[in-house]
Amino acid sequence: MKADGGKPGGKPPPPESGPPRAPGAAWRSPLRGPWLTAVFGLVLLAGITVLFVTGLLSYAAYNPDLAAVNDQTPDKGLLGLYLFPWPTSPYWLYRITQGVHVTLGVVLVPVLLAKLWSVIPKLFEWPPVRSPAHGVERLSLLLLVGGAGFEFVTGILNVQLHYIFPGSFYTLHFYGAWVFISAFVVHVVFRLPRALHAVRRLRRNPPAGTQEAAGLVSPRPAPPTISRRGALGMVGLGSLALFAVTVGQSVGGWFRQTALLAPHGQDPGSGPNGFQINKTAASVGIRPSDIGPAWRLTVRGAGRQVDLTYGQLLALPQSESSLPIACVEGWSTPDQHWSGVRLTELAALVGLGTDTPRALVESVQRGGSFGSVVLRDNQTRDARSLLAVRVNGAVLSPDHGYPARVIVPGAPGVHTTKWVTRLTFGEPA
Ligand SMILES: Nc1nc2c(c(=O)[nH]1)N[C@H]1C(S)=C(S)[C@@H](COP(=O)(O)O)O[C@H]1N2
Ligand SMILES: [Mo]
Repeated sequence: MKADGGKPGGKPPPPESGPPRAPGAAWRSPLRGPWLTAVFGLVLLAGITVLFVTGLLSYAAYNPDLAAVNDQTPDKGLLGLYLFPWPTSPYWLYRITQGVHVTLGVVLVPVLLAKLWSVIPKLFEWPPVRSPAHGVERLSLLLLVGGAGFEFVTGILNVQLHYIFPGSFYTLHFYGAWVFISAFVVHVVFRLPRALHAVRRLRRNPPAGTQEAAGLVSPRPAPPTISRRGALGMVGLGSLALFAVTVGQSVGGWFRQTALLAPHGQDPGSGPNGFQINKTAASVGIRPSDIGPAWRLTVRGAGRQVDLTYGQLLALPQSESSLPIACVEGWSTPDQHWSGVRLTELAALVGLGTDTPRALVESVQRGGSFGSVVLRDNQTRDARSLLAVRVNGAVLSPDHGYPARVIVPGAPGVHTTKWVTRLTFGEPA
């Protein structure tokens, strides 16, 4: 994107003084114009729509309408109006929706930057506000550009640096998304006709100063250093390169090695427990004594309570299910082969029937935001939902949740609580 400033060795541009006199006076790339902006804009229109929908789905997947422990945005009010019971089938659902959300978010970064570059003259328009209507439009642009930057930056920081904003990432990214999407919709309504017109009609830039030039075409263009098609190709290659070093984390297994941008490294180790670990036991302060011989599983519900030792848990009927782990960060594992006790079986211990209610799941973890979650009744009732004690034929490793962890089809990774010590059916009521 080096089209500003002319050819190396060419005549230096005449000196500028003061603020740009006309839109585009200071920005001289001959590439800028309605066509290029419209192409980037239409790609973003499609991409951001998918990002928004998959983002809302991810939010619904947390069952935030179910309980305060799941809900990181208790003041969501009307914004939560669309929430629905997150299904357990297909069991790979969250793997897909969140894999798409994160991969697409990363891949769109070059397009977003290119789009911003293409409209820079507009962002520095002079005078900044010409009329009340123009002022409103400028304000919406501020929300649009600021909102896009905010959503991409918070999303990517979260994926890369692992919850850098403790507990508040959801709040920031969720409310930010609504602010951004409002400005985005306004922008699309006003600009879509122009964009469609531009891609259909104009491959060459219209003359500067005409209405069709839309303030994007430079009145004094520098000589080109790259063709418009070349610029598109560069942006496309940038996106493709990001795709190539990102997507492996959502495919998992061998492909994880190709995910150079994946958080927590490329190599999750080998053997039955050799798949991606989100937080190790040590990193969340699990002490060996927490999960040693003194560990108990407490099952409560219907006014009854049963305490089980590890041995007693193993003596219950064991079931199997093949399910992936799919994290909000976009990485996921292929199906792992879990075995353990069905949640319905545990509910039966306290006398509950097959209409198993929701359940509060608590781990031995002290503090932290992921130590307890509430599962919806469609999740506790599913025959594939287990309190797993083994994976791929081996006892769970401490990092994967030994002695017991929850695994639920279709659920986000954050609901597959590790180091479980208590299950309370029917709560919160
Ligand atoms: N107790 C507890 N359980 C937890 C977590 C945690 O921090 N503490 N992390 C969750 C998240 S965010 C994910 S993605 C999965 C990852 O499981 P894994 O580390 O076995 O791959 O565990 C979940 N279970
Ligand atoms: Mo996660």
